[in-house]
Amino acid sequence: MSRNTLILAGCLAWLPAASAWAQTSYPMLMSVKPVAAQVGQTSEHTVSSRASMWGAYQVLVSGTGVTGEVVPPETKATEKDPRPNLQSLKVRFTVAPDALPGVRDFRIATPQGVSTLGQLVIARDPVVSESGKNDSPAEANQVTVPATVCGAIEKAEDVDYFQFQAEAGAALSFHMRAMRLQDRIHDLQQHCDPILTLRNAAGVTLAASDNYFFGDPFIGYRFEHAGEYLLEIRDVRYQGNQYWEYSLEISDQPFVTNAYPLAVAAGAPTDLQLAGFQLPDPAQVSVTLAAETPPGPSWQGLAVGDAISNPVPLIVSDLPLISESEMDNGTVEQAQAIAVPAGINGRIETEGDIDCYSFEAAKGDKFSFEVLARRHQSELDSHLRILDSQGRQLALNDDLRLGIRNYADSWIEDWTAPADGRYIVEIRDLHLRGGQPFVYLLRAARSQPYFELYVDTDKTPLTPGTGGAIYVRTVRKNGFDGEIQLHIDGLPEGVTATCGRILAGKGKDGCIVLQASGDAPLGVSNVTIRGTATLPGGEQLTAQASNYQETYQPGGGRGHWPVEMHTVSVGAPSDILSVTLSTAELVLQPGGTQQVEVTIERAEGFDKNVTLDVAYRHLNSVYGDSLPEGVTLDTGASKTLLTGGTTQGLIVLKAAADAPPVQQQQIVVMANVSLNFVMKATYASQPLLITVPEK
Ligand SMILES: [Ca+2]
Ligand SMILES: [Ca+2]
Ligand SMILES: [Ca+2]
Ligand SMILES: [Ca+2]
Repeated sequence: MSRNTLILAGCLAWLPAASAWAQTSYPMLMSVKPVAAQVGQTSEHTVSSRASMWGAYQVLVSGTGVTGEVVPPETKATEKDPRPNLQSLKVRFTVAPDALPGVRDFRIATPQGVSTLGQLVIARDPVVSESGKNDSPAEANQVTVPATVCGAIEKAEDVDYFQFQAEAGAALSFHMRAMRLQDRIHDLQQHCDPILTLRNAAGVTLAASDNYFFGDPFIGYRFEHAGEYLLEIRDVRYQGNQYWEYSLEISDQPFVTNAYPLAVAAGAPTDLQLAGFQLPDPAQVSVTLAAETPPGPSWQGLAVGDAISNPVPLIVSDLPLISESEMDNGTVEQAQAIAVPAGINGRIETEGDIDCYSFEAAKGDKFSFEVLARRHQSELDSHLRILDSQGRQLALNDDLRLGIRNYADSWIEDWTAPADGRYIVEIRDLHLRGGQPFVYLLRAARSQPYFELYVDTDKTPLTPGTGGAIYVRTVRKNGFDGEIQLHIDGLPEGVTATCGRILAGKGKDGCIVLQASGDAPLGVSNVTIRGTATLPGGEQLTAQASNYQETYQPGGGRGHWPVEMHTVSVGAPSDILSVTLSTAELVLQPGGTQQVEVTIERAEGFDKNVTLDVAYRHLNSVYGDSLPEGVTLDTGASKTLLTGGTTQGLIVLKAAADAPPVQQQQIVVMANVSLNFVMKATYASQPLLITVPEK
């Protein structure tokens, strides 16, 4: 018996007949209460959503060590209401004893599609939730520390008080998460900005923190006197929202914010100097990561004395690693000589510190220098320059862009040496700040052609007998201009894929067309999307696509947040049962037009407008378009709006007179149904191949 069948069997008791469903939106998760779960425990949490989670049958959680299951709801379907609007659902999370603490993404699979992402904090210490009225010091909730306190700033002017006992000499850290837990919440719009205050029994402020990790507070405090102490939590603007959940981890264990060096080689022991709170003196440990640890970010709990620290950000690097020398390296003359390629571990250890490294280059040599710091919890906002041997500036970068997001780290890409000679790469903090937490890895390498891939969404819902389109966009680097073949792995049962390509040269987008068979079972799985290419010399390149969770921002703008999971789901049949084309292939002469008849099959009673398109758009922006260069949709000649119960449309494509030749480029026709002002459900046709012959 397949996994999907098992899941179905497990929840048939409360699933109505699938044919009873009509199209509604996939659920958008708004909050989970409590927002933290403890390692080694199973606990029940209430998930809130917009749009119904009715029929929820599976919970997907990122990373390892955490699983979730849907608790069958008490709400029952009736003949009058066969699919109740279920916007509150209990989920049971089980966390393995060795699960890494930190934040996990999760989503709920329903017959209406998979939900947007929610986030759950995995914490070490017991979870305590706010209770009753805790709006004043006299009404404070009593907490025994260490503990993970969970609550919500649920209404305007809400202030939450917690009281705890500390011994004389006790050192506690208070690590709050709230704003960071809202980055990926699709429909939250207004986010909280928490502030945390620690007071003594007399109400005197001992410490306060507003923004430590982005907008979230952190306090480390050593208590001189035994006694009762008070914590006060609120939004810094006194705003509130029923979905503003927070967790506050109160711990008596070492709390590490940064390690130096930031980058380590897998399989070899590395001595790390630690920055943080409640650390031994000297704050130094040795770490050896398993030899098979893949290159990239790696969060590690470190053995500090008898304790294991909170997870600490490290980078596993496969470049030859060197460290900033102990010598002064603040000027062009004092620059530390390096060989390229190298990963340079450094630190802007004091205010005003500037680090210079020198390298030799021949005229025309191309180099790339990338700083990894703020992306890995360093306090550094890097500022990176290339100077000649006289100290004249040749290149500068402050913040870099990855995909469609900016980061405070710096990146000088594909810089060309203008002449033979000695050059300097200089790094400092933008505002000349510095200190132990200002660690960085500077990757210095000769530029190589390669590409990155981005997928505009993190979920692709299908229904039996219909298709879905996944658009993949490339960012070409260092002169790479080749063709990229797309691939997808990990599809759910009953789903097949036809993978298109991104054309060489100016090609930016390609599409993968998914098709669910008419008898595909309800099911869900996470997929990985890759691209492969061959360089002129025969070298193979491959890249895995990053996925974005879309978020709606105040005013209706569309934001994006990079996430791990891309989930493909097969839901219940919905409004459109099929999208059929009159042909699977078109040959367009330069300067000519061709047409495709499109037939949609509507579900019984479904008479809403359907819009046809060959590109993926949101308002006036195009997020995916795999048409070959010079080929466009002739909107005037096409019939793309199918009103009332109509089922016949027409797509007319035209090729410009100078359209370059192309063989069988894959596109797809999408039938869109509006769900509300900004969202739509999309049903895709079979692939359509476009050929433009030589003139
Ligand atoms: Ca509250
Ligand atoms: Ca804040
Ligand atoms: Ca330094
Ligand atoms: Ca910067």
